[in-house]
Amino acid sequence: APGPVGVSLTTTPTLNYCPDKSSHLIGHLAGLLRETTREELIDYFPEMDNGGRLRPTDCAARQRLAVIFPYRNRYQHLHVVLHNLLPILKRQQVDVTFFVIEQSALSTFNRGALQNIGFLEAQKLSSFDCYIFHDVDLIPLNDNNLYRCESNPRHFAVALNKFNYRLLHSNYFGGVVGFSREQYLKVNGNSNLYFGWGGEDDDLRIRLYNKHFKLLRYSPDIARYHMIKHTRDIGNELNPLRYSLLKNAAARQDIEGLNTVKYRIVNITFDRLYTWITVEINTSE
Ligand code: BGN
Repeated sequence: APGPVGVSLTTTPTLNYCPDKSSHLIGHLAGLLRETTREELIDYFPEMDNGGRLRPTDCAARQRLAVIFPYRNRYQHLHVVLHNLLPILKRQQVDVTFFVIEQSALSTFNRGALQNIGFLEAQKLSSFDCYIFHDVDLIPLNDNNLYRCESNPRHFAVALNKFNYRLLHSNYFGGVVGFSREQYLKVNGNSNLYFGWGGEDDDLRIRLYNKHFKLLRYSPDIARYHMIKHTRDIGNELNPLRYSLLKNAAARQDIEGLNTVKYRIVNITFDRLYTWITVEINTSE
């Protein structure tokens, strides 16, 4: 137990667990859309540990969270999103570590494989309880959208400006989603077969239902995001195979996914804001 105020202790005092719901939450947010830099963010959040870990100082979080950004060539967006996420997660009293999983140049973007790689690499570095896979262009607009894991996987990005702040359709599972470690293992992660835009998120939702999970969502008022406008990325063209791949998503689930992803680490950098991992996805199979 902590000693009396003013008495210096030789051992670190044990912190109490953080409350179930933080008292610092403020609800609706306008969103910080202006450009910012890595240096500016380091100045604003000097309490971050190398590798991109932010945690409450006055209580012990019940979960360790890894936020994983599948990434390529979106340096400005990444920092705008972090500029929004850092104060929100600080108010939520989350113990979070950010991972940027960058697919090296040339090959077609593969968001699902990058999420699998993020999960595996984060797990090698520390023991996380909760994994949130986060698009690099989505800004949360309400801090009651709690970044944590529960009894079932959660869809965080329910209401996007792009879709007039309404759920696109009841099966939509894109943008920002969260799994406990056990849940992600149970669904065997994402499929690695979706190169280019579209379908991989639908495949993941089929996997989740196929393992009898339900999908958690806060109301559109809370699970609200601003998507930063951008043109289609080079190297992420519409995937024409997505419809045929989706047809046997459930049948492939156990034989292809987290347990089969092939990649090579090109670089790992422990930056103040994030652990940045550059990878080459291996397609020769
Ligand atoms: C869907 C895409 C998703 C994407 C959403 C929102 C497909 C597969 C064929 C139905 N799915 O249509 O991947 O997240 O739009 O943009 O294209």
